[in-house]
Amino acid sequence: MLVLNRLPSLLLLGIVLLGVANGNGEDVTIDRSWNEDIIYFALTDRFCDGDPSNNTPRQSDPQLYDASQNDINRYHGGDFRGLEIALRSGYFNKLGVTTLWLTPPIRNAWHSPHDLGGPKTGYHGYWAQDFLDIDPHLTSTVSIDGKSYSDDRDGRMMHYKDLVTLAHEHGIKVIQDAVCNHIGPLFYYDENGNQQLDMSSENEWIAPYSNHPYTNTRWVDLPQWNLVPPNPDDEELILGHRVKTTGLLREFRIYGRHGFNSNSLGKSDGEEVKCDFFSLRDMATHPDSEHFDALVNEFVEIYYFYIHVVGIDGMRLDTVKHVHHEFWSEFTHRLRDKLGEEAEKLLITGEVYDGNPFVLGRYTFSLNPETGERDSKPCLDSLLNFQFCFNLRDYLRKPGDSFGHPWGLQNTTNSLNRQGEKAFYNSQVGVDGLAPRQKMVNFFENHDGLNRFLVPEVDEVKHRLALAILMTTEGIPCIYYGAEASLRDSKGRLKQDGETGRMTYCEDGDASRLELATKTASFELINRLSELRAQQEALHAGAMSTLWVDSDSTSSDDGLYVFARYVGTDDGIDTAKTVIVAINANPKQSAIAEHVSLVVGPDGEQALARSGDRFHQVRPFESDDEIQITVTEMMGASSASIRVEVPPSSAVIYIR
Ligand SMILES: [Ca+2]
Ligand SMILES: [Ca+2]
Ligand SMILES: [Ca+2]
Ligand SMILES: [Ca+2]
Repeated sequence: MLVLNRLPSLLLLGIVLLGVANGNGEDVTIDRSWNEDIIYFALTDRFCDGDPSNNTPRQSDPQLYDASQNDINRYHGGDFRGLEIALRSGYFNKLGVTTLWLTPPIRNAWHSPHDLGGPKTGYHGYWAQDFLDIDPHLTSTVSIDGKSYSDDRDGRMMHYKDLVTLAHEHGIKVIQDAVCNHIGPLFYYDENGNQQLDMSSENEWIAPYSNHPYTNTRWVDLPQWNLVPPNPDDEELILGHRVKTTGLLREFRIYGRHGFNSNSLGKSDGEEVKCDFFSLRDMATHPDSEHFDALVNEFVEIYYFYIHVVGIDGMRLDTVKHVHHEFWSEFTHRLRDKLGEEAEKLLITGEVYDGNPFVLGRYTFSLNPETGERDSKPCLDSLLNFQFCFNLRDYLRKPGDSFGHPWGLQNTTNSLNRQGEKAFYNSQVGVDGLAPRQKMVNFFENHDGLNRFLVPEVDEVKHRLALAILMTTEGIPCIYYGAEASLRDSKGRLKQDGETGRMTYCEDGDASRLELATKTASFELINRLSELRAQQEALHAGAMSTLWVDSDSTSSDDGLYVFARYVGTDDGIDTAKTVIVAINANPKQSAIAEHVSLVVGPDGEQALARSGDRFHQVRPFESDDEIQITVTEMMGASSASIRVEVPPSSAVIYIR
């Protein structure tokens, strides 16, 4: 039996703990490269309700909370305490994830009576009302250790900081989700000029798109929905730190006030940058606007506070393509400058809802403020890899026994590999020494309308195959909460976007769900692959190339996808570290490729292994038999090859 050695990742964890748990409650940065991380993304409201007392915060409309946790558009009660319970139980460590990406924690507009598809609540955090307060749905009045939190901005921020510190004590980083494109529906368009909000008039919430800014905007005043003017309204003293914000967010001139129409967001003529996001109020980010510098600085002050004082390790920027590129260039430069050496720990990743690598990759380049052209100075460190997501789904998210083609995944890897003038992604390394391709955040399901992979038509084994690819692909794997227990969205459908997958994980706040999850096949798979990823340098730090995709000329390889991960040296490849991953999506037969050539590079000039080298097989879907295969010289070619055979609906990983 070849049993995966569990020691290395435990050792890794031990080293991390040595670095952070200094016993006096002080927080210390985790020193670990981002390409060694595995992200777990949770909607805090949907993870676990650890404290029912915050489900209807003081002053709030009780109807916004759904105690049955069925209505996807209302609050379900999940909170920091739920996450703390999971952290303290070691749940995330057992799973093998090393970073939590949580939905925005800041104080939100709690309700929008007119949003896309009708009334919705701000349970998800993407509708800011106060960028320097934490939403009271998430915080408790007493810490998990029994310390009291004050019922104010400082107390709520202290709870957030304690959550981040607790994560660090478990060797886990925290990525804060951040929106700079819009705020909640905090002002209305006074369409009829009566200086009152006419609740039933949809146009007062969602004004029709206009090229010229509306001037008839007025602040809403509905405290039961937290629809009050935005904050910060001046500089703030929080946790003893003075945040030098200015109150700019209270000035109408910084908002676009262009309104929205239903095809605004899909445009690429600039309207998608200037429009409201449904009922959410767009901030005007044009670099020529008078307030541009002040607006960038306001957000630098705000997020500097979360990084420097609260201790977050990364940022996930929302709605990136709806904000001017110049804003991101300036924001990322000024934030890194202000942080100094502290910027070396920071990951800035972003969401551009697009599968086109040109559209994604452009944000890894700065724009030169003089010429407006891209330059090689880093901007965002990485993007959520929607190209990977769409192509992985094309291959595996199919009904019943059917499966798609892995061509798209080959294209995804080729997109990362393109160099020089035609490169999609910046090859310049960031302040942490890593290039964007090493930090792309890979995922195949999320909350962004895409919905869960597992809907009723899709077989669970396909989901595990998807996890196997995710965990072995170049970049940072990102696991959507519940995937570790094969959480299925019974209301979702293939070919139909939706938000029904945002269900509550631990129903009724029952954290025993977490213990049950550890017994599932998906949990075990993620755990095994996280250890393999930590052990094998090629899997966390190596480059990637496709070696084989299901060919049209034979049926014996139907469903097969094979790729290599490898570590480069000054004069080629360190062949002792090569890892080869083979996936068979075909549930009916083994997939076989007799001669998979072990060379990579634009001209096929670099050898991944030599004739006579031996690989061990790891079969993460089964117990590992003691199987070795030997590399053979290819007939009539100057390179070596292996024979790949993968059982039906399974994966084989070849390691040296
Ligand atoms: Ca709660
Ligand atoms: Ca009115
Ligand atoms: Ca915008
Ligand atoms: Ca074939």
